[in-house]
Amino acid sequence: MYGKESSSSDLDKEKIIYVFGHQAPDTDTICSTLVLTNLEKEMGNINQVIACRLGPTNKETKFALQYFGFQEPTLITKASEADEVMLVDHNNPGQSAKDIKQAKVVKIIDHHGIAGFSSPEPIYILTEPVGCCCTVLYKLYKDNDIPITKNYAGLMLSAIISDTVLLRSQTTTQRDVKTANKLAKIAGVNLEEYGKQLLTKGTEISDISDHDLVFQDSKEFPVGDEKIQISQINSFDTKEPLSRKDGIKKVMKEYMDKNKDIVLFVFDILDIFNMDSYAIVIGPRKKAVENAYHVEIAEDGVVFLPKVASRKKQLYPDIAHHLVSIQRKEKRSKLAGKSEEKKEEKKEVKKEEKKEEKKEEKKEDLKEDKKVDKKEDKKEDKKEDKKEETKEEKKEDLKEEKKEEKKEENKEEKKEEKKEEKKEEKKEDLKEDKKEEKTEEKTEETKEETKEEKTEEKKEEKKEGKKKRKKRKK
Ligand SMILES: [Mn+2]
Repeated sequence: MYGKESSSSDLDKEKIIYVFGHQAPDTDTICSTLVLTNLEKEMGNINQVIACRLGPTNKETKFALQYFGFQEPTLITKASEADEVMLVDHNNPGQSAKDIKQAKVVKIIDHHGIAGFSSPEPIYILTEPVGCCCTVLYKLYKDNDIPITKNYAGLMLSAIISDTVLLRSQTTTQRDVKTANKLAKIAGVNLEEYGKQLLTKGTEISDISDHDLVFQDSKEFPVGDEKIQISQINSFDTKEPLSRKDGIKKVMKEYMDKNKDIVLFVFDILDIFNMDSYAIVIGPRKKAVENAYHVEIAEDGVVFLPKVASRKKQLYPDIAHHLVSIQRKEKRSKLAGKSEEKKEEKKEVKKEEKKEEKKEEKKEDLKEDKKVDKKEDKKEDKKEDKKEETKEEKKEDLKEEKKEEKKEENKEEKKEEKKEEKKEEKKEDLKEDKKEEKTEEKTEETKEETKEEKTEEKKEEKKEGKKKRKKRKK
């Protein structure tokens, strides 16, 4: 049974057991910690099981704790000072206590991929692919017939709302939905109403400075020789952060001035209710965003990106992809610069020639009408002279190009001649082989022919047979 495994072999001694979640704790981590601590006690763990945390709790979590009458877990810095530890909402040592490798992990309840964890001794591990760690914990209550009180139901519900963004995130499973609905009933709250209240608390920005708003969740990504910076905030009411766009842009510009290798700065305001984004975009590589989402960035730098929600799965890869292609195009055009110019010159020469023809026609018309202004004519002549000069130069360039082309052609011809020679040699070799083959083929052919004749004959026979049968039927 689950409870027996949690208390280890020395039942007489009372041990200190820390329960905690990941660094930079979110609502799921804090609630899962309190819920597992309670579950351990309910299951008969006689040790001193203590709910802990590795960092400060955020506003959303504080709201949930207050709403359902809980104290914050104990802040710890050393996990190894406990006899044993239990991990919730994470298993990756990189996201755990700094001294996690010195601690004795006896249990892990999680909903993340397994990354970098190993244990010499057998331990209790339960991870499930669901949207929230508390969805896993709810199942443990049910499997072990442990009653869920109103307040613990509220905690678990808060965690599910937070991790799945009120059951709207891509990570949400049917089990999260079912569990949340059951928990809402036990907790005595309306799921949608309480959910919006909780998430709004988590996205409140009125007391956060523009600088902190831009950098509270900001990541730099190298793309080729350049760098892009993408910040993201979650919002329920996108109007509020958008009304602060000037202050936000000022912070972004100052940062770009200090970091010259950043060519694009995207500040993404994620509307977590609709899963759309408003982005504030600055920098010389704006085009990458426009190309990625087929949008035009307004003069104030703001652009609406429908159904763009994830920085990891959408913004970064989409923008990087298009920035790379822009970078490649630039490199290609630089390399091919000279030949491109020459091509364009050719085109221009042709255009000029056509223009000349047209002008000639016009002149003749004008002469007939006798309305030629002499002054104008002189100016025109000067222009024409200049054009003629440039034309001559261009023509000479073209001649040289043609010469080079001919040289290359000659080279290729020589190559082909060599190839031809080789082919001839091969042919002669083959001829001898073929002579032998032909005799064989002939015998083969006669065989084939006789076979075909036989099948034809059979078909004919069948047809005749059918005809006869039909006649009989008639
Ligand atoms: Mn979680």
